[in-house]
Amino acid sequence: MKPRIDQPSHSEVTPKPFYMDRRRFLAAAAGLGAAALSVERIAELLSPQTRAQASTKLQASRSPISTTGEKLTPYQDVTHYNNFYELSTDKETPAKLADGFHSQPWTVEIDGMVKKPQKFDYDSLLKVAPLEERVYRHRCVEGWSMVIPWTGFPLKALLDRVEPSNQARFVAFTSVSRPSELAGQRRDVLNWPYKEGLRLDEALNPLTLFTVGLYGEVLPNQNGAPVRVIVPWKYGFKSAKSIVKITLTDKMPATSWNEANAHEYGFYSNVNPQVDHPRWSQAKERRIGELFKRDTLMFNGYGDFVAGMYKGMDLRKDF
Ligand SMILES: Nc1nc2c(c(=O)[nH]1)N[C@H]1C(S)=C(S)[C@@H](COP(=O)(O)O)O[C@H]1N2
Ligand SMILES: [Mo]
Repeated sequence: MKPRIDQPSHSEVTPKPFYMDRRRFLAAAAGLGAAALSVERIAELLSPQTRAQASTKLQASRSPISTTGEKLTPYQDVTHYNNFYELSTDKETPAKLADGFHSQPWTVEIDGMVKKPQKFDYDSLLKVAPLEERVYRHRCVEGWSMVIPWTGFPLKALLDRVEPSNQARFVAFTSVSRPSELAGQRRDVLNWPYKEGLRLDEALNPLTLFTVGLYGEVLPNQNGAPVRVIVPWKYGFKSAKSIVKITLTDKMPATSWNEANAHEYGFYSNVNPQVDHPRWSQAKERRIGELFKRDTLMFNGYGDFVAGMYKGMDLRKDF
């Protein structure tokens, strides 16, 4: 059983700020659910890194940018129906194998066309900017979607720290490479490590979230612990998980999905109901937990924030 603190603020009707206190969380976990916790879970809770985190009071306030009026996808679904090819190509297995992946300690290196290349450890990443909770729609190109309360801060705040130089035009993300802990990486299903990229203006867009948690808790391993990006107007695969490196460059970076099948996965991958993927229509989607399909929205419903970045582009060609 998963230890949880009752967080009524996750209900859509109370958009007021909520506070996540690691110390309270750990106390509750140790007190209430200890008997039901797996050995792995207890070890995780008592690891030195977790003790260090417990002394840091994590606070997040609900961002006004949040999507409202839509039912949140239950925590169980968000954390047990995953695409994380480093662990497995099916969606149920990542949660089962997640404990074998050690997402602490962690370092993210930022290099390339920046004035101040830097390495950030996990604790310093958490201090880059105040944490916000953002409820976003999350749509996979396969045709399913969820609504998830993420915790993080704008990626821009992190990039500002390293001061991108004037030549920088793109941002490349590299995910973890650790085949000893990640069974999927022992097979050639993708060009490892997982690589993704954004244009610099997309990376700096206020919607682009450097993400450290969901439902007020640190990211579960299967959701891309300990740090990932969330780019809500693009198909899910653009939101790279378990990031170890961010590189600023003047060339459009290679991405794993584009390398795997350039015909099916373009660089932009904006959610677009008018441009179908060769194997899956993008006109409709099934919200996890619902029976009937709903219409997919242009830019996943975030056009007011992002459409301006694509003025004059042919989104059929630049799909
Ligand atoms: N490193 C890495 N990042 C990844 C993936 C992956 O396999 N490896 N899958 C992508 C895909 S296809 C989707 S739909 C989302 C899924 O995120 P979730 O499991 O948190 O819902 O993560 C994306 N980021
Ligand atoms: Mo996806």
